This record gives sequence, structure tokens and C-alpha cells, in this order.
Amino acid sequence: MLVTVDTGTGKAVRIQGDPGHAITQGFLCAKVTRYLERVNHPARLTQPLRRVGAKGAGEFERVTWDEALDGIAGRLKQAAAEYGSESILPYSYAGTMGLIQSAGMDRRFFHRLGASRLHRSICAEAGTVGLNNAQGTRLAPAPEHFVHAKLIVAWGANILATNVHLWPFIVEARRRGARLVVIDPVRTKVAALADVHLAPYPGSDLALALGMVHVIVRDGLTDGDYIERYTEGFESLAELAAKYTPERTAELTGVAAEDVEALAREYATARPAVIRLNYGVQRSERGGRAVQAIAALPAITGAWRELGGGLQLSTSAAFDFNRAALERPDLQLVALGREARLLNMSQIGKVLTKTSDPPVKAIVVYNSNPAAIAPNQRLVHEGFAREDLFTVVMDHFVTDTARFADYVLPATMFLEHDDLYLAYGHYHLQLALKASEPPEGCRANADVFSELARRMGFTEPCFEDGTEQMVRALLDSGSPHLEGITWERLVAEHSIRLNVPERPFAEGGFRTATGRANVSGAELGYVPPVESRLGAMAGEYRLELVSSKSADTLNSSFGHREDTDAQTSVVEIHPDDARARGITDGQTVEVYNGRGAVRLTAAVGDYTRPGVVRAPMVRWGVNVNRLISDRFTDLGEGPAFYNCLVEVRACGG
Ligand SMILES: Nc1nc2c(c(=O)[nH]1)N[C@H]1C(S)=C(S)[C@@H](COP(=O)(O)OP(=O)(O)OC[C@H]3O[C@@H](n4cnc5c(=O)[nH]c(N)nc54)[C@H](O)[C@@H]3O)O[C@H]1N2
Ligand SMILES: Nc1nc2c(c(=O)[nH]1)N[C@H]1C(S)=C(S)[C@@H](COP(=O)(O)OP(=O)(O)OC[C@H]3O[C@@H](n4cnc5c(=O)[nH]c(N)nc54)[C@H](O)[C@@H]3O)O[C@H]1N2
Ligand SMILES: [Mo]
Repeated sequence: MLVTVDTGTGKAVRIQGDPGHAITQGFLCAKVTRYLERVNHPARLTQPLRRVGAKGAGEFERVTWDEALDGIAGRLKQAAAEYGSESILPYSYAGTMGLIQSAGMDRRFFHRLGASRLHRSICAEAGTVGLNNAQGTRLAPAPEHFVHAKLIVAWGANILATNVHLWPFIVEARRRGARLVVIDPVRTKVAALADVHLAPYPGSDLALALGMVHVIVRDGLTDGDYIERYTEGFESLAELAAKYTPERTAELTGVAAEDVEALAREYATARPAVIRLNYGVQRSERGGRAVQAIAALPAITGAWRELGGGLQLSTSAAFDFNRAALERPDLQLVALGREARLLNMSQIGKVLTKTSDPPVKAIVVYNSNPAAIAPNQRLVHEGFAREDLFTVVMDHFVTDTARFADYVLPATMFLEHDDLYLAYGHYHLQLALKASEPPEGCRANADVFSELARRMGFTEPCFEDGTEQMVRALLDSGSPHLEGITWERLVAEHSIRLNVPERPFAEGGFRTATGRANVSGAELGYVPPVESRLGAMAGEYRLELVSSKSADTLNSSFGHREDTDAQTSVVEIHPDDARARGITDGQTVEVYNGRGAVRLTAAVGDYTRPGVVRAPMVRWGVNVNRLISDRFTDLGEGPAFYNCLVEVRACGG
């Protein structure tokens, strides 16, 4: 990104994509193009606030930074003294993905404090565990190499909304003759532009993958040499897949038998073939194993052999930093003499209302807005409304969570502080030093945690570290991917591509215990999700709700904008389902189930397959997370956001 700064005021006046960057190619996504509106928004927080009204009422008075930090340090000391340091919990996720402001001084602070650790499972955990089970690591074809592919399968990947910088490479591949297949229960923009769109029911991908394996094995389209040399467990996979005939797969997934056949044959014969798997698939009760099964496809067909072939879910494992040097988990030993307990962010409602020994008495929220984004929202709000819970929120606006806070601290935005960024869809490591001046009164997360450390009496020199020391510590891992990448080079070049193999698994090289891709079918049998039309809870609520990302927002981060609210207050419903319920386009409807109800505006059209409704996530306030359970995924204990049964009814009047 290029930032133009007014030298008089120090303020950013223009941001644009860097035309010289291999991935950005001169354009920004829809939400970031307008980011300066966010920087200069009149509702932006510029002074610390302290609660004066009832919990959750959002009534505050302004205080100085010293008053706020002294007050917070005092309350944290009190909680630690009365209930033990593990009564304190950090809660953070991906508001910024910069390592310094999201996994640096904050982690050091909470480790030294002996606070409970947070299992950061809200986004990608099931997929990460599934992919690691299959490959032992997460390396992938680079986006630049998608141009070589002749078949691109976008599997639960809403590329034109969430991953727009991959799109030019797909356009180029198609210009050279590639076909694009989209597998998504929702007719996204990318699905509408694809050569083929297959719409399985949510959470049925594991069955679809097994149906593909069935056809590939039956028709002799496997790469026997690759299987022999570089995989393990193929026999058990073939045995399991034998039961997933195209007809049975069709019953389980809603994808027609002939489409399963055609997809499997095209996938196994097109070369190079690449699967862009994104995180939509794994937000599901069988999502972790679905990822594991999908990852078997490029192994049994040898798709990894060609440049631009294979599977991309994430490229993040290539950024193998010395995370311990940044995060300093060893400081827990100083505080506790052991590792602190781990609490799962995906069940924060339960954590705040049911944890004992000790209960959570203080929570510090930054880079996240749990009151909006976490499932089982009713319980989440009940937890944050506890009078005896001391809550600090660091953010840019008074978010849903900030309304529950005892102290709200105004944070800098990414143009206004230093950070180092990894990526999960490409291989460029990027250093972005502070470009513009923050409003007076805003402070970077790292600075706040340094200040708090001082007030808590922590004397370790690491709390004095600046950006340079932290980046140097991270780079010092000995990884070949980072070889030759130095602080000096990052300062001079800003963006440096890692040294990663072009065809990561062309000749095996998996990081499993045996070094082989694990394609075993042992754990891959398909049971429909409890909350799905074929599952144990099917019945009263007959529609399956997908609350996926919207193009113009970033989770709840733009909730302060009215146009965002309009975009995220919609539920898309198929004309057949609308007609059956007497619902017309533009009507206010209630989406409900046993957990609660949300009022939204019906958008009637062929946005989804019949039986599936979609709500772009997530608006501030009461939102679809009221309707969503905090049941865990099969792997990694993440949330099964996209398995949710609901009904929709027209509101009177
Ligand atoms: N514009 C924008 N970009 C974003 C974000 C954002 O909020 N807005 N969020 C960022 C974040 S945090 C993340 S994790 C990534 C996520 O990026 P993606 O994984 O691409 O986004 P999702 O919306 O979670 O899911 C992708 C697609 O999966 C589909 N889907 C849902 N359930 C299933 C299923 O069971 N099977 C299949 N095959 N498909 C299914 C959805 O309909 C959706 O179109 O995007 C990042 N980028
Ligand atoms: N129903 C449903 N719920 C979902 C999902 C879904 O698909 N459907 N997706 C889930 C996924 S994949 C994810 S990743 C989570 C995302 O959940 P969160 O990580 O909570 O994402 P946001 O809602 O965008 O909240 C990030 C907050 O961080 C703040 N922020 C940004 N930069 C900074 C900074 O530098 N300092 C500080 N202090 N604050 C900053 C922003 O202003 C914003 O309020 O949501 C999950 N929730
Ligand atoms: Mo995410």
C-alpha cells in the first residue's frame, strides 16, 4: 500500500495499492479503499473513557491516560491478589494482524502477569488441525503461480469478497484456458462468474470429497507413483470411499450424482489443478475432517507435482518466526512456575459465566469485538454484563464490547503505528513503519502494554523493547524461509518475498511424523452435522443459515458505518423458501430458532440453494450470533458457525 502524507499536518491524505507490488498490483479491496474515512471518522475514540452508568449502558466519562492506566493496574493487582492471576484473561483476535500490535508486548505482559491463556480458535483452528493432520504443515502454491493452473477449484472460498488479490491471477489463468469451479452453498459473485457452480448443503464437504475419491479410484485416475512414494493410508481411504457412490454422495450433499462424477474426473485429469480452499468449509461440525479429506485429493492425484498445482488453504506456516522470542511464554514461569490454564475464546459466554477455580474476574479485550462476533451471543452478553467482571477494551470506536467496559482506551490505526505483517494467502513479509500521526490521545497496543507492565512493577528489560528489537527477535529463527531477511532490508524494501519452494510437495517433503501425506480414511467417515437438514436436530427449524463474510466489511470492524449496517442487516432467501412462508423481497422478517430471534430484511433471489439462507456477517448489536450455537468443530475446538438451523417468518405490518 502507498500512503500519501501531508507534511504540514502529518496526516494521511491518500491511500492506494502499490502498483509495483506483485500481489497488490495497484488496487485495494473495497473496505480498505475507504479506510481514511475510518481514520478521520467523527465517532473515533481519542480519549480514554471510564464507565459511569450501569454495565452495558455505554455511559462514560473522559479520563486522562494516567488515571486510566493507574485505575486498570490497580484493578488487575486486586484481582490477582484476591483470586489469583489466572482470574485475568486477555481476549484478542485479528483486528490487526500485525505481529507487534497483536502478539508482542501484549503476550509478554499477560505471560508475566500469569494470566489465563486464550485459545485463539475463533477463525481457523479446525482447518489448521485438519491440514496439519494431512500435511504436517501449511505450505501451498503461491498465488502468482495460479496463472499456470488449468483447473481452479474455489472450495468454500469467497474470492471476490475475502481474497480479491487472488482474482487477477485467476483471470490470467482463465485467459490461458483454465476453468473455474466454485463449491459453495451460496451463489457468491465468484460463483456467478465461474464455469461451474456446485452448491452443497453446508457442512457436507467431507462427503463430497469422499465421493470424488470414490470416482477417482473407481476410474483409475489416481497417481499410483505419487501415492506409493509420498503418501500413507491410501488403502483405508479407498476402502472408505468405496461406500460413497455418486448417488449416496448426492443424497448427503445435494450435489447431483452426475456433477460429482464430472467434477472428480475433471479434477483428476486437468493439469495443473489447484484447489483454493478457504475457511468457509471448516466452520462446521465436520469441517476439520473435511479439510483433511480435501487435502487428500492433490496427494492421490499427484497434483502437487506441477507448478501452480496443489492446494492452498493457508501460506502462514512459511512465516516460521521465532515466536517464543516475541511472545516470551517463559515469563509464565516467573509468575506461576508453570503454564497458565487455557480458556477457549469460542465459548467466551461459558467462560465468563461458568468458569471457576478461579472465575474470570478481569478481561482485557483488544483487536476483537466478542460481543458481536462470538457465537451464543445471549450468553456472551450475559457474561460481559456481570457487575463483578472488570473489563478493559482497547479499540477505535465504542464497539458492542466497549459498551460493557469499565475502561475504554483509544487505539491507533495501522497507518499510525509500526508493525510487521505475515500473510495467509501469499508469501510476502512486510514491515510497515508508522506513516501518519494518530489523533492526540490514541496509543498503540504495544505502548499501552509497556506502560501497564511498568505500573505492575515488571522489571524485565523486554518490556522496554521497541519495534526494531522485536522484529529482530522474530527473524532470528534459523528458518531457511527467512534466510537473508534482515531488519535493515525490511526498512529499505518494506516487502520481501520469503524463500519458499515453488512446488512445496512435488517430491513429498510433508512434515508429518513419517514425511508422507496422511491420506488415511480412518477418521473420515461422514456423519451429517447435528444442526443440518439430515442431522439429529432436524425438524422444527428447516433452513440452514450461513453467516459468511461480506465484501464491504471486515467482520464487525466497520460496524460504525450506516451503509455497513444496511449491508449486514439482510437475509438472503431462495424464492421457493420465501413463497412457502409468504415472504416478499424487502420485507422485514424474523429469523429465529430456540436460541433467539433477529430482525432482518429479506432479500429474495437465487442467492442460495433452496433450504439455505445467508446473512452477511456481522452487524453491531443483536445479530445472527444470537442464533448460532457455541458447539465445537470436530477438530481444534473452533466454532461451527455455519451449521445453524433457523426458521424465517414475515413480521406483521
Ligand atoms: N471483505 C472481507 N474480507 C475478509 C473478511 C471479511 O469480513 N470481509 N474476513 C477475513 C477473515 S477473518 C477470514 S477468516 C477470511 C475468510 O475467507 P473465506 O473463507 O473466503 O470466507 P467465508 O465467508 O468464511 O467463507 C467462504 C465461503 O464459504 C461458503 N461456505 C459456508 N459454508 C460452507 C460449507 O459448508 N461448504 C462450502 N463448500 N462452502 C461453505 C460461504 O458461503 C462463503 O461464500 O476472510 C478475510 N477477508
Ligand atoms: N456469525 C459469524 N461470526 C463470525 C464469523 C462468521 O463468519 N460468522 N467469522 C469469525 C471469524 S473468521 C473471525 S476471524 C472473527 C473476527 O472477530 P474479531 O477479530 O473480533 O473481528 P472484528 O469484529 O473485525 O473486530 C476487530 C476489532 O479490532 C479493532 N482493531 C483493529 N485494529 C486495532 C488495533 O490496532 N488496536 C486495537 N486495540 N484494536 C484494533 C477493530 O476496530 C475491531 O473493533 O469473527 C468470527 N465471527
Ligand atoms: Mo477469520
